[in-house]
Amino acid sequence: MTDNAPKNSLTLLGLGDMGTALARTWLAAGHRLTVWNRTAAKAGALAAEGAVVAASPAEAVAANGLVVICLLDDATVGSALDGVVLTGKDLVNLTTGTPAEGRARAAWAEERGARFVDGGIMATPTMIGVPGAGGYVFYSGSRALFDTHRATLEVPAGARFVGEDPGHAALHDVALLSAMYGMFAGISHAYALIEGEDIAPKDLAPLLSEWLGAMGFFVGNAAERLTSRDFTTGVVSNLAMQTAASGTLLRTAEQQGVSAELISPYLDLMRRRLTADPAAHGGEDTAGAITLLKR
Ligand code: FVH
Repeated sequence: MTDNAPKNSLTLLGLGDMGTALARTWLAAGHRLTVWNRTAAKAGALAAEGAVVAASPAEAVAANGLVVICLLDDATVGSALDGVVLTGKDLVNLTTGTPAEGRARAAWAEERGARFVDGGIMATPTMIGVPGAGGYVFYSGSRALFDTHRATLEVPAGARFVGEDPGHAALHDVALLSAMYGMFAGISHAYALIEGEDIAPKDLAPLLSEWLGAMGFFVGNAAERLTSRDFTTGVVSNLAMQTAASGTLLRTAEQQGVSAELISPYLDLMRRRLTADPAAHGGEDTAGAITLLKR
């Protein structure tokens, strides 16, 4: 960082739900914060809490060496900072993007003389600034930038640095979110199955939580198998059995009048792995099916 601003001073671009939550935690922690938002009215309440409101992205960036960006998407970051002088700045981009966008944005920042770290926020706005809520942010890119500003970055939520490849924060973020949506799909299907039956969702809820917790062993088990490429040793529920049983899941959905659209893609993947070579894959763990996904 090349400016003379105080160490606990920073700029934040973007005051949506997440940006506003971030801003409040830095202000509450006594940081000197300059903010900019396209819709200036959103900065009013923060100004009353002590934020300095900049009239343009250029004015906001000029105010501090550390610039945190939390805008809608990567295209918005590019347009907001178009033509803004970034030489000597430390940019921390908390805008959700793809790994490729993170890498391209890092190269873009470097060309403009800035250090860059990309971030992936694993929290909702309500979890920001709430110790114990479990929220944290993945960071990747310039280790030197991260080390310089770590204390400031840890004010709103925990900070986990996942390497110098600027695409890796987004990759970790998207990997976890993708797993989450798969889980939401299964839960949604389970609730749809009991709809109209004499089973209250609130009675199924603890059973679902307990079962998903018990099945969490798959996370570590699959990781070990993908590393060793051994999908057969110590298998407790093999692919042949699970594929046969999947017919029951599909027939139950049919009988309950529930679309199988949320679960059939995974069941189809298992079947594809099995039918490719039943003798070789029938005794495998379902983790073997993961190998079919990479194009
Ligand atoms: N909210 C959440 O639960 C998730 C948690 C995980 C991380 N995401 C990502 O965080 C980024 C910001 O999310 P947000 O919740 O603050 O989003 P919004 O409330 O929709 O605010 C969007 C901000 O972006 C500004 N903006 C939009 N378009 C433009 C534009 N063309 N030029 C300049 N700024 C723009 C918008 O400004 P305004 O509408 O108030 O004028 C807001 O500041 C995001 O990447 C999430 O995926 C949040």
